[in-house]
Amino acid sequence: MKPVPPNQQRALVDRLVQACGGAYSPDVRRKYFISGPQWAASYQGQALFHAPTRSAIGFEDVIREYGKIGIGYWCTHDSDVIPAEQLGRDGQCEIVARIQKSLADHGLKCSMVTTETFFHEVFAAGPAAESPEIREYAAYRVRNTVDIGHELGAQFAVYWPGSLGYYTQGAIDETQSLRWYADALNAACERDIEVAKKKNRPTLKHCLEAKPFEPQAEILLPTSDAMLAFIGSGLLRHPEMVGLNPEYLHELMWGGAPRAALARALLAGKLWHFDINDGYRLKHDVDIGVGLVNPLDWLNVLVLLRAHNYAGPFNLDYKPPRTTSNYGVFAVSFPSAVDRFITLWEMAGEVREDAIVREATEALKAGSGVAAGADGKAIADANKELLTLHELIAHRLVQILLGLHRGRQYFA
Ligand code: XLS
Ligand code: MG
Ligand code: MG
Repeated sequence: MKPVPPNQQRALVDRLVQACGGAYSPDVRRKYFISGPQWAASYQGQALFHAPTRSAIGFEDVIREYGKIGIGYWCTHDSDVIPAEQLGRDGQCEIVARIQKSLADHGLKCSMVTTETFFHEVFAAGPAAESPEIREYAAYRVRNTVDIGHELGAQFAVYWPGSLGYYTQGAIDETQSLRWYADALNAACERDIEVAKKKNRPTLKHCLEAKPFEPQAEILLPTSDAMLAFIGSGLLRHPEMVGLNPEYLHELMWGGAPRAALARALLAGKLWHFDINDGYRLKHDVDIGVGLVNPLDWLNVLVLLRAHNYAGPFNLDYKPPRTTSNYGVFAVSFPSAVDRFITLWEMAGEVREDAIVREATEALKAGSGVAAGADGKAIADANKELLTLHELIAHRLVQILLGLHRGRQYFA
């Protein structure tokens, strides 16, 4: 192939996007509760060993581009849009007004706001550090985020505690740090009750997000299950206001099965918000776009969520790779992530309706009818052939994923 000079590269990307087909219209995309984070689109590709590869982009551009794609909801950290030194000051009101205008101009809603309690140097020892002034500052930040959330009409607040943990041993008492962290959440909920009353709005749904490591070596609340235990620990004054925002990859990072983590959250009635992305087990938080690594598992996850009528947001918390250009973020990265999600969601519907999956599942549940009181060996023998259906169901799932159930055939 001939070299592709810079001024022809976008045209090539656009032509190949078209050639991929399978894109949904913005109107179709808007039917789903899909949210686009400010920080995902504005991520510049930086990391500890990585210089940025993309130029900075502000919320006005992000909201406009999400609007064109058909992403109906937007969310943000407080400090993604308001410089830390202006938080809670006049500058905040002015920026919040500009955000409101951008959202209205481009037909988006703000679904969620979250407090950055991990990036700023003040949080070097985490949001629940020993020093009372750091903790008061953290409480101030979460209270202020509640205010912003109500101003922007959000329904959800998310908390990823970041550096709630340690690198080096011996400095902290974990039980004390957890009590202190609960104080911040209590401050947020109490502020919420006050503001919601004043504004005659429902309170926000406060959602905890776990991640097993990064940025600290040891994390006090590393998994969604740890978060559930924390919610039920008695430390929160309003546990009914606090639920979960599991992130798909964060569960894989500790070697868990995201689907099982989601199931446990569903059983607890705490699956309120869901960060969707992809990546690899027991590795870093690479935040790859949904379905690019584990499409079969994703299909299975969505079968579960459809079965339990999950109606919360699907938040595109991933990072366009460093190899994607500023142009590519909105030409390829976001529309393709949204479209893979919608396709997987539709396929999950097909799985639920599929006659073969249904009959196999029902047969498994019916059992063999062996006489009550039979011994273990007799029961095992009576169910032997039925249990083969487990593998048949898995095959059918893959057929649906690959489109083979529609009669597509391959001949050597
Ligand atoms: C970081 C988290 C973060 C949260 C919001 O790993 O995923 O982006 O979703 O603070
Ligand atoms: Mg996340
Ligand atoms: Mg992540």
